Amino acid sequence: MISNQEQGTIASSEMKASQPDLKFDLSAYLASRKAQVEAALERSMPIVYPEKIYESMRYSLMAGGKRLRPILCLAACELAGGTSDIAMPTACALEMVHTMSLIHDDLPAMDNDDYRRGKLTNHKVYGEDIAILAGDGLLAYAFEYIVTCTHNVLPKNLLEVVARLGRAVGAAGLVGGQVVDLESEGKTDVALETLNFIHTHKTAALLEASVVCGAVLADAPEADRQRLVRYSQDIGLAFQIVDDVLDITATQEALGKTVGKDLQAKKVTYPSIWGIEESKRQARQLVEKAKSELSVFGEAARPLQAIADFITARTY
Ligand code: GRG
Repeated sequence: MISNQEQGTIASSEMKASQPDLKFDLSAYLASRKAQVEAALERSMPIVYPEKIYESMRYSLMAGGKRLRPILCLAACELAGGTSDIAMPTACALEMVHTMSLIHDDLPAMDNDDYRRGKLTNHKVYGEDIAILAGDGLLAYAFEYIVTCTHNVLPKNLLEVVARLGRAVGAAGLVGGQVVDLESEGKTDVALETLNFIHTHKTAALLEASVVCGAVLADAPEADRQRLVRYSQDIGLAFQIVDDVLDITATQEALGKTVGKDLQAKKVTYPSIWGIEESKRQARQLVEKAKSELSVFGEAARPLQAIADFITARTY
């Protein structure tokens, strides 16, 4: 199965529709950033003995995807006056953590999925035992990679990045969200509050860490960090609402994974509570709120503004 992500294509009509500023070419920006991130990821993980585990980790890490988290990190660092060089190790680490979460999410004990990013899932190729270890390996390496490969960043800021990423991944973030998601399985009376808890933890927490860590690396002042926290929480929830809609409206080829799973499992989602049109409206409203947080940054905020628009316009 070949997906949009694998081809590295971005539907240009979608991009144009989402661009508030015709002078900023989001399609070109995302394509060049994705290439930059993939080159850095390629270098980050050579295959050494025992080859099997490195091959398994690389299989999922290099399988494509939008690379949204690293791109957000680089953009936020530049917005705050830093360079992409100082943020690249953290950007790669964010993608390692994200990939780890996808590998574990796809396991038979969790969502039991056969396809991800247009390819067979990690456990389908390497077996469950190696897939679990590949996730563990990626998670540990992400932290090692930040600490050993980041240069020209104040030590206090590097420590804050490590703390923020740890918090985003653990029980206060992804793990906590996943637990409540598992507990909600098979229930038809999941409250909106619970759904919001699941997704602010499972999805928004890592997007928040991506944006805020970029700004922290550039030594952004506290007020700017707080603006970016609010921006990223809003785009994080909007991202998940759109994800739920796409599970209903998109094709397997476009998403690179099995679609319609939420409906099949009778899972409570945003569209199951609000319907598709209202879900899209809520996502657009969140994106507008997120963008309003960036107004103080002026022209420098163009990439983050455009990425926010992409979140509601995306088709994959
Ligand atoms: C942290 C040890 C540890 C375990 C993780 C499995 C788990 C616990 C959490 C699940 C987290 C998860 C998979 C959330 C879904 C987030 C989401 C919307 C993923 C899709 O992201 P995209 O669309 O994917 O950015 P691509 O492939 O483009 O990168």
